[in-house]
Amino acid sequence: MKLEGVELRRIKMPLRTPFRTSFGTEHERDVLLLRAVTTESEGWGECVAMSSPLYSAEYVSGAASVIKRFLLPALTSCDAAQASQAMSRFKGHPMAKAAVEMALLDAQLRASGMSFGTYLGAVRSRVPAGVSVGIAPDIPSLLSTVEGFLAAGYQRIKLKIEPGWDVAPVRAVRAQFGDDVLLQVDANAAYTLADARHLAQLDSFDLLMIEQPLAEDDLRDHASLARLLRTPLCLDESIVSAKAAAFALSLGACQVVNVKPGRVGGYLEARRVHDVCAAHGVPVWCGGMLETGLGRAANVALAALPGFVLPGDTSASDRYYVEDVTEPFVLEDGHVRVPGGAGLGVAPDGEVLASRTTWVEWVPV
Ligand code: NPQ
Ligand code: MG
Repeated sequence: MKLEGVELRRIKMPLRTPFRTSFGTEHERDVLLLRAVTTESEGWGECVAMSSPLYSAEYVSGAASVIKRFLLPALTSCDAAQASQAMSRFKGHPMAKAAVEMALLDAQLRASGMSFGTYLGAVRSRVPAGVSVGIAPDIPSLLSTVEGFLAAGYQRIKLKIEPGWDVAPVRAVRAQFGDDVLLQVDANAAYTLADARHLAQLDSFDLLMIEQPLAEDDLRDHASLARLLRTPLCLDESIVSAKAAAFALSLGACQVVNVKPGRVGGYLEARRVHDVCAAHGVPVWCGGMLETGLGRAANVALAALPGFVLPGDTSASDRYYVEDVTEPFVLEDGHVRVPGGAGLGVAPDGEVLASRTTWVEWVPV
């Protein structure tokens, strides 16, 4: 099997409703998709970088550039594991590397007839679905959004928080929906250790975890904060590799880990993060980056591994999009099904893709 080239395609996906976090408000998802063409198959990759470097240093045009100029020219084989190794000599750019690895892995698995889930080591055919709820304009509108998600069957609610929108929304959700709802919060690094006493007010609401309260490079302060709070800490942005996960756990910087393949450089490294956490007895869950059905398919396969013991941000397609590029992922009894077909087990619809495309380029390899 030989790699002939990769098509880079940028698509614009309108969001059903704006998604507000502590770092900004997104109205549409600007997605870079890769189509790897080999002598035997095609494979799809999705880059989870945002248009602007707000969540991490990467951004869509930068990712497209590094893929075209450095990553693709460095490939010596189209075996995903070997490609990942070959790309590792370039510093940084994990989301770009993850997209290339995903496309090659999909091509390889489609050629051999094996699913992503089987390849990664999935032990479930469906995974519980959680949902991430953006910062709302006011408490009543937050409550009506949460009510809708609970009615749809979501098994866990994650509220995005920031200074000025933290204790009150959590209190309101608990008051309205009770103590049995699995509830957690995500600050996307919006606080400092000086906010410890303020954040300790969240301890009375029996949250599953507080995700990434402090800066990405503040593992030391996360370890200090963890000792001041009863609520478990979870890290997202800080966990950039399996090595970083091992370091964070040994420091006591978190008790739970959010695994995002794009943030750690791909699905193979994501599995290693899972393995390190499992060895420490630390629960993990699968994060989300507003993926289309392509990235969602791979995430759901990963979330079916045994160490993923908490519901992830593996929502249905219609959480974000009216029309997905693949067949939509739907909620069934609060779960999302792990595709069983070869590779990702889903494929994009050519017409939907064409209608959403803003830029496309063929890169021969
Ligand atoms: C998180 N995701 O866990 C992220 C961050 C995030 C589902 O909460 C456009 C593209 C907007 C990616 C906003 C969830 C985004 C984005 C937030 C990722 O921290
Ligand atoms: Mg997060």
